[in-house]
Amino acid sequence: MLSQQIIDCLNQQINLEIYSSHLYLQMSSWCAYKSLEGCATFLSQHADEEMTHMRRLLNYLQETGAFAVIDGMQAPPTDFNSLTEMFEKIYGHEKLVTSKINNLVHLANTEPDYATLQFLQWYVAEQHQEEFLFKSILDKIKLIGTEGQGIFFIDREIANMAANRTQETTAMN
Ligand code: OFO
Repeated sequence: MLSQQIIDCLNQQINLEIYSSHLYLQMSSWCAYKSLEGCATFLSQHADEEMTHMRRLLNYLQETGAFAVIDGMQAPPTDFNSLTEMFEKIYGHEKLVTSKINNLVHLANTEPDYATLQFLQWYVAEQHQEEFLFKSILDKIKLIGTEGQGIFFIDREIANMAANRTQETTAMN
């Protein structure tokens, strides 16, 4: 049985994952509007992944007999000055998610709640991958540059990442 504090924090995390999904879907829409189809596809996939992160948490709460609560939540930003700014915002957002997961791990460890501590290990590893992914995209943007045809090549690189992701998901199913 989970403590009320753990339930509240897991519910906050559920809502943060839904917000992440909304954020990436909105960013995908912005990219599609700017004819950046590779980035749009990649971010749309990522929005779907965030909902799977949310569902893991939802299922965990339900398995323990706790009540999962979906909040009303703030709308994501709709406009960005540049592709670089948009990916910087994503990287910053993922660092925020990591800090929330770390807080949850700390709480589970302190209580102690070993089942939740073990459940959260998947998120610890996932956040490492998420930060690495978006940091590497920002590094690529810096390397290629956004002048002239740079933006076209960046979009193509990110389209390849989306295609690889689709292949990985198909292979897993
Ligand atoms: Fe992008 O990360 Fe969820 O947890």
